[in-house]
Amino acid sequence: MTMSDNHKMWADLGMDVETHDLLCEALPQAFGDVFLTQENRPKGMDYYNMVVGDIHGIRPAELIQAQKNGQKVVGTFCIHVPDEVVLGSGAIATGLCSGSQFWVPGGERVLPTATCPLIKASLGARFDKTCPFFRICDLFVGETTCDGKKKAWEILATDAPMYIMDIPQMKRPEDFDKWEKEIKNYMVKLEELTGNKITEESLHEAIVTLNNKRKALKRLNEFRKLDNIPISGRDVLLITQIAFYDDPKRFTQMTNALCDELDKRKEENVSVFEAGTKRILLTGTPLSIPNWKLHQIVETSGGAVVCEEMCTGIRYSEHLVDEEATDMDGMIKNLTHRYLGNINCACFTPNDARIDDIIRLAKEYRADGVIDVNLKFCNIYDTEGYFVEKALEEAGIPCIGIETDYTDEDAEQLKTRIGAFIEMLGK
Ligand code: BJ8
Repeated sequence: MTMSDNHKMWADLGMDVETHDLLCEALPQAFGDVFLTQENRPKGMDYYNMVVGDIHGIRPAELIQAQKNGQKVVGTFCIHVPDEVVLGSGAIATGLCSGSQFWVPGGERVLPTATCPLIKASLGARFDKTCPFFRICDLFVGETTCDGKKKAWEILATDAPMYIMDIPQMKRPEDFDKWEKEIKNYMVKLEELTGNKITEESLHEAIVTLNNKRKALKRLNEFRKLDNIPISGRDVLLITQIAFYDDPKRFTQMTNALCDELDKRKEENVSVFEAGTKRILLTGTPLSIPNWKLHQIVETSGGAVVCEEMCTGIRYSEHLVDEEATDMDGMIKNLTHRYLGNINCACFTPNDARIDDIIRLAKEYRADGVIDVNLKFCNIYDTEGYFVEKALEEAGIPCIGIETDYTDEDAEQLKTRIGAFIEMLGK
C-alpha cells in the first residue's frame, strides 16, 4: 500500500486525516529510537518492524477487505474477553487499548483528567477520529473491570456500538457460574451480529487456533529465562503488543519462525545483552502499543526486561484453554475457567494468586529486581502495590514502585530512579 492509498482509506473511514498525519510523522522516529538502535536484533524482527511501520495501513486494509467479504470486526479492551467466541462466529477480533499520549487530550475532553491514560487514549482515539481500528470495528466490547472503564463505556456508547460483559469481582463458584452465563450471552450477541451459528467445530477450531498463538508466545518467553538472552525485552513487548491485532495464524507462524532463529542463537550462546546486565521483571498495568517507555529506559540503563507480569505479557499467553472437550458445554466451561480463573487482574478481591505469580515468575526468570509499574490514576493496581511490595520484600527480591503516564515529562526522573535501582542491584 502506498501512502496515498492509505490516505484514501483513512478518508473513506471518516478519519481526521490531517490530524492523524501528525501521529504518522511522530511514530517512525519513536520506533527508530527505541527499536532500530538495538544491536544484533534477530532477523525475524523484520516482520514485526514491517507491521508497525505501516500500523494504520496494512492490518486496517485487511480488516476492510474482510468486511467487504461479509466478515465482522470486533474490538476489545481486556484479556478477560474471550477471542475464541469471536473467531468461532466467523468474525475477527482486534485489541483496541491505546498506548499513545497523542490520543489523551481527546479523551480528556470527555473524561475527568484523573482517569488513567489507557482509558483516555482509547476514547480519544474514537472521538478524535484518528485511529482506523476505532473506525472499522462493527462492535466494541467493554467489560466491568475497573470503575474508570465501566463509566467510560457509557460515554463511548454515545458514539459507537458497544456491548458490555459483566465480569465478576471475586472467584467463588457462583462467580464462575455467572461468567459462564456472560460467555453464553456473548455468543448469542456474536451470532446476531454475524448471522452465523457458533458450532462445536468452529468453537473448537478457534480454541486450537488461539492456543497455538499462546504456545508461540510461551515459546518466545522461554528464551528470556536463559543466561544468554537472545532477544531484548523491547522486542518481546512489541511482539506481544502486535499479537493483539494481527491475524492469529500468520502471527503464530511468524513468531514460531522467529523462535527457530532464537533456537540457533541459544545453541551458539548469543546474547543481545552485555555480561552483568541486571534481569528485571515488570509487574502491573498493561503497556499498550506504542507505550515502550519503560522497556527503553530499563534496557538503556544496564537492565534487561526478562518478564512482564502484565496483560501485555505473561498473563496473556501463559494459560491455555483446555482442548480436551469438543462438546459445547464442555468448551464453554473450559473458556470460563481460563478467562476467569487464570487471569489475575487487580479488579478481583482478593487477588492473592497474582502476588504468588509475581514471586514464582521472579524465580523462574531469575529476576534480580522487580519494578511495580502503575499507570497514573489506576487506583486498583496502585492499591494492590501494597501487597506486591510486601511479598517481594519478604521473598528478599528488591523492588521499586513507579507511577507513570504516556507523556515523556517524567522520562528523566524515571531514568534517574530506575538507573539507581539497577545500580543498587549490582552491589
Ligand atoms: S485484566 S489490567 S486488560 S482490566 S490501567 S483501564 S485497570 S484504571 S487495563 Fe486491564 Fe483487563 Fe485488568 Fe488486564 Fe482500569 Fe487500571 Fe486503567 Fe486498566
